[in-house]
Amino acid sequence: MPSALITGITGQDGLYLAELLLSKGYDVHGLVRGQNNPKGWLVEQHLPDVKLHYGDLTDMSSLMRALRESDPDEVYNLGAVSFVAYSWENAQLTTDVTAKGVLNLLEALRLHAGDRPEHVRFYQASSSEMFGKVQETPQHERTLLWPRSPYGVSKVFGHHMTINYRESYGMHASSGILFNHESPRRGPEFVTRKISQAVARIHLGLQEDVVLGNLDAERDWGFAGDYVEAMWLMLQQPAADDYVVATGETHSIRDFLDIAFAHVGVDDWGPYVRQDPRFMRPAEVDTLIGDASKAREVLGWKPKVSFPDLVAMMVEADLDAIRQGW
Ligand code: NDP
Ligand code: GDR
Repeated sequence: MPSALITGITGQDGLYLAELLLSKGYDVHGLVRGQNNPKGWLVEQHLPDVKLHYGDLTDMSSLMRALRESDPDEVYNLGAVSFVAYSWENAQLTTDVTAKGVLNLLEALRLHAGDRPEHVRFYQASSSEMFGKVQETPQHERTLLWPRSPYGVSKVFGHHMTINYRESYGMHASSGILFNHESPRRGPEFVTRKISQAVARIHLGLQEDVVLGNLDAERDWGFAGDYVEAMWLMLQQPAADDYVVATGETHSIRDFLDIAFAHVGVDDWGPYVRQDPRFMRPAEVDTLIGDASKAREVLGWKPKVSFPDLVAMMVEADLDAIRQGW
């Protein structure tokens, strides 16, 4: 039975990936941080077959212990301070976790693997935020990186460190440059879930409006359940490499609002949306669109869920959650 260790198992992607690996017969282990993390209990309830290890990406000894206890064939590093807006307010913490945490885990893994560095396969959750002020459209694996936030800068560090460990030590270390991916499990601080929750609440008479920032930003949005399959496929390749994972379509926040409100029968969302500078960023990533042809050709990966279906899925899930009193 193959085994895998997932950092960030309590996050959106961690849960989908754990489900995918369990369905493939893996022995799945997850790293959970904090001494009393309620999200750890949620994982225990939802996926009782997953074995949890307490540790933190900033604490290398805890990573060594988690590796020793789980003895994984595959390690997926999904743990991060992942909210871009928060990263300006907590730049050093973001750097410690999202940048240095990658180095801690790679180094722990190198020591753990000993004289067989290629033995354990490693996945790094890199991000389209690394493209920031985009230098080329669409963005691909060789597009110049120009990050626009402490989060983006930290992801560039982790990305290059992953490549460096692959080239220096022959480790099977791959980096997935994933564009935005969403789901009903998306954290409510991210714009898509903020909108889907608000639309559901407005429709059910529980909320009057929603306050947002920049409505003109454009993102290449896919479904998280599709994207974790690409992570797994990367680690099944004979050689490690870097891959862009994206839909190849871009949409603005306004487009997302159009479809989300139309789903509950509202054609003009103007009266329900307010803008506030509070949600504007010191530096914005205006538009992103990914070229995933390498993932399509080498991994045989392509997205299954369309943008309108994704928006409808999220609004519908939030309506259900409210109706059922979750
Ligand atoms: P989430 O924000 O949902 O999950 C982040 C995870 O990281 C949580 O499990 C969190 O734990 C954990 N974490 C935070 N700090 C630490 C720490 N100090 N030590 C260990 N774990 C920690 O993110 P997603 O699931 O959406 O994303 C997964 C990864 O992919 C992240 O690295 C993200 O940056 C990256 N990414 C995401 C994209 C997306 O569109 N979703 C696109 C590209 C990259 P806790 O629950 O305790 O807070
Ligand atoms: P992003 O996602 O920064 O792309 O990072 P987010 O949903 O936070 O923002 C997307 C765009 O929406 C604009 N926006 C708002 N954003 C939020 N959160 N709240 C608002 O009220 C709001 N109004 C407008 C933002 O300015 C931005 O342009 C996500 C994270 O998952 C990262 O971890 C990941 O690496 C990238 O996607 C790819």
